[in-house]
Amino acid sequence: MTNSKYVDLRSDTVTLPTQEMREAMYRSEVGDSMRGEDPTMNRLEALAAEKLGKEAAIFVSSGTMGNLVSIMAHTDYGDEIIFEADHHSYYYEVGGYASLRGLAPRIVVGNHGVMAPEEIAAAIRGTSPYFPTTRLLVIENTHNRGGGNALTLEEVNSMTEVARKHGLSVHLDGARIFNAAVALGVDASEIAKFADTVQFCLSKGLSAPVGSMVAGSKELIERAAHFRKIVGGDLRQSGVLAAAGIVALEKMVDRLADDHHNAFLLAQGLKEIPRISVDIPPNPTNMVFINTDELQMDGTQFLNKLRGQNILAVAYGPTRVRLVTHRHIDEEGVQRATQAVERIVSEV
Ligand code: TLP
Repeated sequence: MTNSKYVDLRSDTVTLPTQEMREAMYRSEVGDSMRGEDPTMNRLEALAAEKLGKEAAIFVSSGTMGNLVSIMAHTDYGDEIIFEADHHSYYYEVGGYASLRGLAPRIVVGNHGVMAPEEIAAAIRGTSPYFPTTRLLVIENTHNRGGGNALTLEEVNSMTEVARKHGLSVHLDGARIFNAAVALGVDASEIAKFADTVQFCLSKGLSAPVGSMVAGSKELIERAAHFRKIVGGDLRQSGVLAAAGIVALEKMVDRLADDHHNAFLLAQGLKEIPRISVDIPPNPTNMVFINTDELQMDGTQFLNKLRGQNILAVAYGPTRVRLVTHRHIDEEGVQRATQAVERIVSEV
């Protein structure tokens, strides 16, 4: 599988649809989904809601859109929302929550994505004519910039409990919730039950070509659908895409364990190499982060050298590099990547 020129560890978003997905897309029965008449989309939305143990779900074009319409559904203009400092929506989603909903972020610094409940409590505003209203806690599992860490049920419980106590709603960016579920050996619905809305991606490790789902109560999903329409995300014969999403949910979840195994092998191999450090989170999944500062080399230089050896990765900071395993990476790919890093380090 890795006999292509490059070992592409940039992201699990590079996964291509499987043959079964392509066939399901070709054969999909479709209709106008904006009118609720697409049977394949209706099936995917029901399936996603069922898998997450929620009343309802909608399809959105991307994880970014899923987080945005969820956050919009919970809030009003001028509200404040609490993010972990490295949360994807805060870090990478162009501040859509601010430009489209006028929300102010309040930041809590976590450890591999886990926030201390007392720090969440301290970030929640009291009632005062001077304060905005703190409305929402936004969490992420697995936590991307937190090293791909799968937050445990206990951690999620303690973070969300304090939010509930203060009357806040909870949105979970569960772009990779199934990686978390597989790593923790729990059902995704057990993680989802702590959040009012959950966004998860079909287009990452699950290999579908396009799309994310937002799940929650019927009422919240109706509100999210309203905002989806505003941002132009209500689609027509989208069953073509939903067909791949159904295969993703029914067939592609269990195999995520292979990606976790390969990431483990990669981390073990890289750990043996002097002068780079590997950040291994408490519950690793399909990501490996290395730090290159001891090499006196910034991330871009390091990435260029990697590319020269046909290994692709991305920078996650000036000296921080992320490598992600997925369906197109096998043990041979892991070996090639490890050997490439070894060569680069030995030449410095
Ligand atoms: N993440 C991407 C890049 O960081 C942009 C990746 O390669 O990992 N939530 C989380 C936790 C994500 O990691 C991502 C994408 C998103 C949301 C957004 O999803 P998309 O790319 O579908 O908008």
